[in-house]
Amino acid sequence: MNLITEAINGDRRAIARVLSGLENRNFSLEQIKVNFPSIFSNQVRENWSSIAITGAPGVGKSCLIDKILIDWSSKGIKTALLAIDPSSPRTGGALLGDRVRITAIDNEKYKDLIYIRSIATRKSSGSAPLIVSDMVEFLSAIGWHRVIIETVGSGQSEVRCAAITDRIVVVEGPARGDGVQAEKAGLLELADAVIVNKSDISGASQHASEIKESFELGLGQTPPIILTSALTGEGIEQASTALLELEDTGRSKKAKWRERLLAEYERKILESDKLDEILEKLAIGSISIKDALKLLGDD
Ligand SMILES: Nc1nc2c(ncn2[C@@H]2O[C@H](COP(=O)(O)OP(=O)(O)O)[C@@H](O)[C@H]2O)c(=O)[nH]1
Ligand SMILES: [Mg+2]
Repeated sequence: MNLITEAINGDRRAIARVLSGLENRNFSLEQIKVNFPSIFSNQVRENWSSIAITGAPGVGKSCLIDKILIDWSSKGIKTALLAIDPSSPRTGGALLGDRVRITAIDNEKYKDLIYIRSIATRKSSGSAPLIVSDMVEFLSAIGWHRVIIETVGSGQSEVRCAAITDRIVVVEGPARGDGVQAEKAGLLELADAVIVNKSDISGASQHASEIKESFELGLGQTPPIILTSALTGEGIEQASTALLELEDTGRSKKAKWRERLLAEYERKILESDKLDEILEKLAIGSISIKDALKLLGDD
């Protein structure tokens, strides 16, 4: 538990080791809460503490986050970034690419205000969304004002990683001529704001209009839609200020709670002591799925 004290005091290596401990389920957030209740009760809540920046690979999330980190640190805001990579091992290409893109941390002026960690979800044992949720809660408790989760917006686990945060921002690129697909609409339904990046390329404002239209045609109340270019800096200041002040419209509340409930249920199954035994019984046919659910529900 010395480790936790060191992390609370801001030691980066200790923070990294606590996060790894949570990731590998060597200990639980509950244990930390029992031993250090005061850090969890003294939190000064901003209007939000965690935000997901989500969208397809290549739309420019990392480049945007880099610019946002610079803006927020210049305002004295301590921000942690958890970059979720569903596929690559920790040393793999995508993560290396991200490290190159996040330049804010190399700036002596800002480095104490920024913490970056990548999570290779394929390697994690247990349920990725809940691991991320525990990490966010811990980082907030030890004084990181805002936690950004970077995640690709496709795949159930990734959507759930976004749904555990207080706010969700969906990043899009310029129009590719296919409008707003059904799969994308599901993610947009969760968005508290939409950023259409690469405004320096033609088709970006057209895509922003398409998105606006699809909200008006049934996705519900239109959230802020902001055009940016992480390349030229256009719209960046507006976006980073808007995100800091982003209100909870309540529009996506039910959809988020649905994902959180499913994630919690998944954790209950994955972390049950009885899971192995239940799977064995299912495999030899001695119990039914219904029995299995009953057994899992007993804890
Ligand atoms: N033209 C243009 N390219 C951009 C912009 N933002 C990012 N890129 C490029 O898009 C590619 C993917 O960016 P990255 O931030 O890694 O995307 P991510 O996968 O969403 O994190 C990189 O080659 C960037 O240089 C932008 O605003 N305009
Ligand atoms: Mg990225």
